[in-house]
Amino acid sequence: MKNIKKAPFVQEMCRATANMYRLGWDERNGGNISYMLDEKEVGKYLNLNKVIRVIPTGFDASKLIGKIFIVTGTGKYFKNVETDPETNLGIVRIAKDGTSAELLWGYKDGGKFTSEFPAHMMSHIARLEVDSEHRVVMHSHPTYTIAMNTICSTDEKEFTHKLWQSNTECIVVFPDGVGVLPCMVCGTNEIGEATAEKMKTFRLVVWTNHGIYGTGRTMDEAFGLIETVEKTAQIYMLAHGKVVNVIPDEILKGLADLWGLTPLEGVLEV
Ligand code: 2HA
Ligand code: ZN
Repeated sequence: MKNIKKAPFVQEMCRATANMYRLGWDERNGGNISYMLDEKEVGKYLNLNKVIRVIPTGFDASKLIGKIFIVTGTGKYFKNVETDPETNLGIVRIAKDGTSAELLWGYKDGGKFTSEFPAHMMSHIARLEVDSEHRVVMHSHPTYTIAMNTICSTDEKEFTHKLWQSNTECIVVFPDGVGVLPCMVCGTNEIGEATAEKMKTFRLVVWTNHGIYGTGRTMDEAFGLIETVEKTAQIYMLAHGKVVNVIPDEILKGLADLWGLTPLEGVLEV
């Protein structure tokens, strides 16, 4: 068996959480990541027949039975993942009953997966239905994104338009736009279901007064989506009240045409 701490997927989790912490996006135990792994790849590092514990999930994830995920732990700090991945991360497999998860590695102190596990698993189900190569769900509390959401309407087309208008990268990086949920109680199946509903069409979903979800085929894609929103939200907040130039809709359409992209319908008026 190879050393699991050297596994590329563990290293990727360590690097992502460390970066996010240092960017100031994930204070204390804020934020969580789940990453669907390839069974054969995990099998090089772990005996897949050895289940450490079975952890109930409290919801039905039948569509993910047998799928393996590496997931940040509940109450754990992103800042600490890099130095102690085995305590702060866990590798779980959705069990045959669809409502529990088999721990294969990690959560060494008796812990379990993030409180946002329902939102993560339900989002994986939704994204896999539109993209079979989808792998990563990432949740974070980036400061400027939350600030911008605090002063903007929760209308997702309006919010998307404001981002697109503030930075030419945006329409190219997320032509599909940003979904926005109203303020809800987090850590519940209800917010999980609402998030997954948005994930049918969006790779990015803002949780009002809380943070953002990004998804992707790779860690870089999920991270890059959130990073682009956060950078642009920073521009928006720095310029707010002093704006002279916003990107006109004709230019946004020109960018979409240039890159062969279909922008979220109902945002541009050209
Ligand atoms: O786990 O980010 O949404 C901490 C959170 C909850
Ligand atoms: Zn959160």
